[in-house]
Amino acid sequence: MTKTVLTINGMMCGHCVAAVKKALFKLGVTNADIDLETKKAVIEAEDNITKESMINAIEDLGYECE
Ligand SMILES: [Cu+2]
Repeated sequence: MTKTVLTINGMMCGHCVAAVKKALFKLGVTNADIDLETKKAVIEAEDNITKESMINAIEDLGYECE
């Protein structure tokens, strides 16, 4: 299990947070905590789910991810 912290820009409200979470869980992550205020996402996932795949999934929704 690996913990990944990402900064996500462009989220405006709870719906954005929910959309990002949905995309992450679709990838198969174990847990995703996203704070709209700090733009920080703390994601727990098995090692076979790469950080790149998380970033791609989030950017596919139209958000910027670091
Ligand atoms: Cu929104």
